[in-house]
Amino acid sequence: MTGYEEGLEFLPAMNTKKVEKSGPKKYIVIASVVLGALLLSLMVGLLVWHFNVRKANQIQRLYTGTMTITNLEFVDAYERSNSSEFISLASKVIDTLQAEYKGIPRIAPYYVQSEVTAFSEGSVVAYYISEFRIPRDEEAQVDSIITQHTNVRKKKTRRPDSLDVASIIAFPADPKIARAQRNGTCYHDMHAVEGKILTFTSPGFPNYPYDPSTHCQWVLRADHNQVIKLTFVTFSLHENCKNDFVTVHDSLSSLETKLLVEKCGTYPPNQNITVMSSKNVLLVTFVGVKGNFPGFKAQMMQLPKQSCGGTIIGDGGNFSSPNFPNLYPPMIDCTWTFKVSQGNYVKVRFNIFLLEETNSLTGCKKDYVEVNGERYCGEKLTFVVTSSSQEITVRFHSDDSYVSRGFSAEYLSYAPSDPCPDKFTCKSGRCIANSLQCDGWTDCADGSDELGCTCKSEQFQCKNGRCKPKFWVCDGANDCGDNSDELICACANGEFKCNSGTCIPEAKKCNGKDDCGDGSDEVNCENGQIVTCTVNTYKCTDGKCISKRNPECDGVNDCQDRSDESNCDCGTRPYKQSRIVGGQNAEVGEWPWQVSLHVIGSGHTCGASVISNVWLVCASHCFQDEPNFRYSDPKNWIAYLGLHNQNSPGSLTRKHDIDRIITHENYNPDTFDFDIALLKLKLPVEFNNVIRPICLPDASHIFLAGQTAWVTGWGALKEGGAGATILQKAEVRIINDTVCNSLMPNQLTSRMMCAGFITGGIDACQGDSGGPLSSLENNNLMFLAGVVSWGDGCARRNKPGIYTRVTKLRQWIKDKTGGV
Ligand code: 4AZ
Repeated sequence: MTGYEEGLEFLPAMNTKKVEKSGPKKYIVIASVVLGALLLSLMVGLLVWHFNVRKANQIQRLYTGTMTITNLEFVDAYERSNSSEFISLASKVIDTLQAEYKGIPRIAPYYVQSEVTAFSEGSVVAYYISEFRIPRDEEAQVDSIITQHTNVRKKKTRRPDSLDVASIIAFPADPKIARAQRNGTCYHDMHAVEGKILTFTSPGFPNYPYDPSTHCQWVLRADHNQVIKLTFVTFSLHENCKNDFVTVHDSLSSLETKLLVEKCGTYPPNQNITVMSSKNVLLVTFVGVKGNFPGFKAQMMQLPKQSCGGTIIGDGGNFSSPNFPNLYPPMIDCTWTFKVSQGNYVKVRFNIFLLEETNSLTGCKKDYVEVNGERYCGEKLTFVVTSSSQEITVRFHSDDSYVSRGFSAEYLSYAPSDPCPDKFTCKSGRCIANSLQCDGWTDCADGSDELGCTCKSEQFQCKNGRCKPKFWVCDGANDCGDNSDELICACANGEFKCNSGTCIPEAKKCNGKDDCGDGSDEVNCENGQIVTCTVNTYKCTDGKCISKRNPECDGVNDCQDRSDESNCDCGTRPYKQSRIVGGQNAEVGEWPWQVSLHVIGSGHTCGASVISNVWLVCASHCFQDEPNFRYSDPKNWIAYLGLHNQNSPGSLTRKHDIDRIITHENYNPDTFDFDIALLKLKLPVEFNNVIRPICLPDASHIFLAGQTAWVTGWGALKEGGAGATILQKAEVRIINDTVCNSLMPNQLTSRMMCAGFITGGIDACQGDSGGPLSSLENNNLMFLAGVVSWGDGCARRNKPGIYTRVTKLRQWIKDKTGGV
């Protein structure tokens, strides 16, 4: 206050009165106006800012769905989106949807609009896309509200002209598919014609490749009570399904729950993709982001709905899932009852079994076969189900999404007293040659051929009843499965356990004398000493054996003749300085022994490793013939050496024809035992910076459990997923045999080794088969520790990858290649 009065004294004298009389009031008014204006502009600014930021933080979200209307009859005009009937019903559907969304306060403010894309029978099913603008951080909540609110039965109609809606189903739409649906330029409607095959193709096919950013959709319809058979007679898209794909939905909406197949890559003519609908509609979507591939040609026709199953009387015959070997239809149930002659029993043998089940832990809830009340699903090797009666009932069920090839099976009658005449009966009911029983090797997938055996003199009796060759005892591998062949060798403290099982004082280890009698006390010694030769010692070319563990190519001359350091021009990576699941892209030339084996016409199928300028190592199971394809014929394969990117071979990549495929004579397709093969190139390859051989470990080489190794390949990036374009690498750990045996009981043999992680997440997968498990030894060169062989799925917890143990087959490789 004081300061104000003082200030007045300095105001100009001529206006003193005015100042004295009205001055303070005027200033207050001016100040208020300015302040008000400031506040107003601040508020406006805040509002504008708030509005803009909020808008910027909102995202478009599309939902695709179906509405089932029960008080209308389907008329042909509903198939044409420009008919007045279509337009009028679409508008009612949109009104109903709008009312539905407006009734849910949490999502009402975000609703923008809906569009009806098609109608089909049943009584009338409307297919629509609804658009919302949702705050970025509320996406998940809105998804869940819309999915939960919509996917329930709806209330009855109140007004006579309104729709009686039985259900509204909606799910978040795949934006790429929704784009194809809303893109009028490549949207086609086709109605099947009785007795005729209609054809359609991707844009430009076959004259020029499809463009990048192609989005197309075909609505396929058939007459009332008919189903659609769709066959892709030619199919060649980019290999990565992330970018380019074709989906087929058993609906006119792209609901995930109605997705039958999603395909990319190239299919040979003998592996046409054929899809059947469950009703009279199918939706085909083609998305080509990458472009530059030929595309596809498809044929569609209508058929009466197939029936399946029945009661069959006889003593044997074949049967299969509908449409086998093509994809079975969705939503089908077939029940067969097989009845054999009086006095006999019946069994069913499934020779091929490929059912869709993404998670077998859920207990076969999707597609399954049920025999005698027990369900089977997923993919299985040959198995038999027996019935102790004259009859057996087999039920096949497929649900509404994801279809597969199904099964091919036979039913057989057998005499109750002798289920396998002149053969051994596995516990599963399978019959195997008598000679395979108690031979130490697992032949029945359930291991029952090696149970309760009376061991021969040259065999060791395992605690679990199995018989194993005596020379497998104390060899460091758990051959019995219960480790009893290794446990007997446990020695007291201060003692060393010989491979024969004998215990010797620790001090005698590595003293240059063979105290064990099998040389095992002189093997893992720091300094190489010449010792008695055993299976565990490294043999120099001069016939002398040395005690050092893994002496080959370690940069030290251990053999007097230096043979341990000859033939070491392998396992190097010139470029190193510079679906696999859970892996990462490899560098060019990082794995120069990695080979991509292509089946001509269908692309990458298996991996392999270069071991010399003419020989490749691979897995036997890659060359197992199938009813409609001879994988064992070298003419059907091409080897790509020095390849990095499946879509663009480099200037140093070499393409080689295969002269000969040598699979292992003991390879067992049921157990994957001896899963190794050799491929001889027609012409030798000249090594370069991206093509080099990997070192083969000596038979005595030890890869320690816990040691890291690398698995590489272009296999699936996730279980059931698409293969990689760029070579993938993943670091895995070699897993202790005892641990692995307990994870994969009764399935491992000494020709197998495990690598990966018990916790899952990183693993080889389909398409990596035959490829290398490479291990850097002595910090020097890369050695082939294993060949990708099999696994229970990919990257699952407690299910490591199984590799062929190369050391066990080293001599076989030498014998077959003549010395490599
Ligand atoms: C395969 O199908 C395959 N997780 C290869 C390796 C593994 C699984 C499957 C290991 O070729």
